[in-house]
This record gives sequence, structure tokens and C-alpha cells, in this order.
Amino acid sequence: MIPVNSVLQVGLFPEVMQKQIDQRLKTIHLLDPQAQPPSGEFTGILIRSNTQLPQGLLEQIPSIRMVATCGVGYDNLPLAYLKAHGIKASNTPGVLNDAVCELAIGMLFGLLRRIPQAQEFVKSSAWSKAPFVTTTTLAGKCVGIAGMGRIGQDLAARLESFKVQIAYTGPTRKNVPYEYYPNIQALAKACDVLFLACPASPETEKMVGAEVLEALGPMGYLINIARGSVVDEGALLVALQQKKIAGAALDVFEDEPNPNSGFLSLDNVLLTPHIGSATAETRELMTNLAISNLEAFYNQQPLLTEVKIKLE
Ligand code: 8YV
Repeated sequence: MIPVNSVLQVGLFPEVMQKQIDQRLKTIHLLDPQAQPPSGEFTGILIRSNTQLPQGLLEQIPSIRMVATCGVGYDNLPLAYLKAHGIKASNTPGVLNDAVCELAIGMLFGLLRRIPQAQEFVKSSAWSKAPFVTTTTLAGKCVGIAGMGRIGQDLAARLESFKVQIAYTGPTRKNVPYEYYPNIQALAKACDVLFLACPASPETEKMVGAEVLEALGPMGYLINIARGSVVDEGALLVALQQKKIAGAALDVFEDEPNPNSGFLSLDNVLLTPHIGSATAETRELMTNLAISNLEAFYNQQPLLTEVKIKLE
């Protein structure tokens, strides 16, 4: 049982998540993570993966012993501080794979078949003057996935039905039947569509820069469902503006919710506001899993999905 008002809820939550929270526990809500925390004997924090947990907040509340994040990524947490202070953390892997993979595939076809532009073409009555541009077929292409984790594997399994060759890079996986490339440069050279499905980490920081984009080439497409930090956005903008790659679909950006304005005027992009897991069913599952982790902590049981903090 989670003691009333022992959990500090940090940041803004969508209505469907807030409804689950209000049904299952009584939190004190700190809407602005940077604001002075309310007084209280808090021992747990509930936050979303898209909200940075300031280390300063933890220093101001030394009684915190557990942080539950709603989301699979936990790059929003000050991992070194949590580890140094013996603070447990949990995330919500697995329950959002369907939603993220479905969006990724929607972005893939939206990008290759220029669906947003096609709708604009119809709405603007341009159709009466000329046929819409010819686009490209996915079947027969090579699709690369950087990051063959839970989401990457789930995405690959779905992609198999589209008659594509699948390849990947990142940590090797024994149980996958796809071609492996030792680095993202080699994968970008070999594939026509490159998905980014890797965690944000020091190793993946700006992993996709000018050289990788050059390797992807003028017929290549980039789709980022990971984190904005994985891409050098300056290099991507130049590659898109100079048509060094055919196009990019981005659900994540370095500065959310204020993406680089250079993307907004481009015709060879498809942009979505970090909605990979944003379905009602998935957000409910994530929230309930996060709360179940908090319950496990307060009941002194093993967490359901504990974040194993590994630091260099
Ligand atoms: C969260 C995310 O799903 O799961 C992640 O890592 O990228 C986020 O979109 C979302 O913030 C949950 O509310």
C-alpha cells in the first residue's frame, strides 16, 4: 500500500494517465519540475520519460528512495545520483511496443509515399492541374534498424511482412535472423531506410552525423523513433536541405516541444510531436505498470521492471 502523499508526481501528465493515477494513489503534484518542491515527507517520485528529473530536486528531498518513470527510456533520470544515493528506479518497457512500432510503420509509409503532401495536394485542388508526384515502393528495399532491443525486434517482426531485407547494428542479438553490421556507418551504406530505435546514452549521442547521412545517400530515408539526442540535427538539416538524403521522419527532437525551426519549412520531412506511445491503451498500461512498481517498492517486494543502473 502506498502511503497517502508519499509520492511526488513531477511534470504534466495526459488526462488518460492522470485518471489512472487519481484512481490508484494520492500524490502531491509538482507541475513544474524546476519549481520549489512542496513540503512533505516524500519517499517516491512518479514522472514521465519525456520530463527531465532535475538532480537539484532530489538534493532538496533527501527522503526520496524510489523513482518510477512512465516510459521505456530513462535518460530523463540523473542515473549517477540515483546510484550514488541508493535510490531505486523503474521504467515501463514492453507495454508500449505495439504503439511505438505502429507509429514507426505509419511514419515509414507517410514518408515514402508522401501522404501528408498528397493530402495537401488534394485539399489545394492542385490535382486538377497535374498528377501527384511518383514516389517509391518499400518492397524490395533494405531496412536498417539501429538498436535491436525490444522495440527494434518488434518493429523488425512487423516489417518482415513488407517483403524487405532487414539488417541491424548495435548490441548483437543471438535470437534474430537479420544481417548484422558492426557500426551505423556500415548499416547506413547498406540500407535504403534507416530506423533509429536505440536508447539515448553517451554512446548514441549524435551517432547520426554528416558521415552517416552521406553513407545513407540521396535515395536513403532516416526515421527517428528513439531520442533527438541520437541525431546531429545541424547535420541532418544540411543533408535534407541539400537533398543528400531523400527524407526524414522524426517523432523526437533535441529540443522538445520546440523543434529546430529549420525542419518546419522542409518538404522532405514528416514530423510528429513525440507520440510514439501516445495511445489511450498504451498510456494506461504504462501508468499502471509505473504505479505497480511503486506499490512493489512500498510493499518491500522486488520491482516489476527495475532500471539496472550501469555506469562507466
Ligand atoms: C514516454 C518515451 O512513452 O517511453 C518513452 O521512452 O519516449 C515517452 O514518449 C511518454 O513520455 C510517456 O508518457
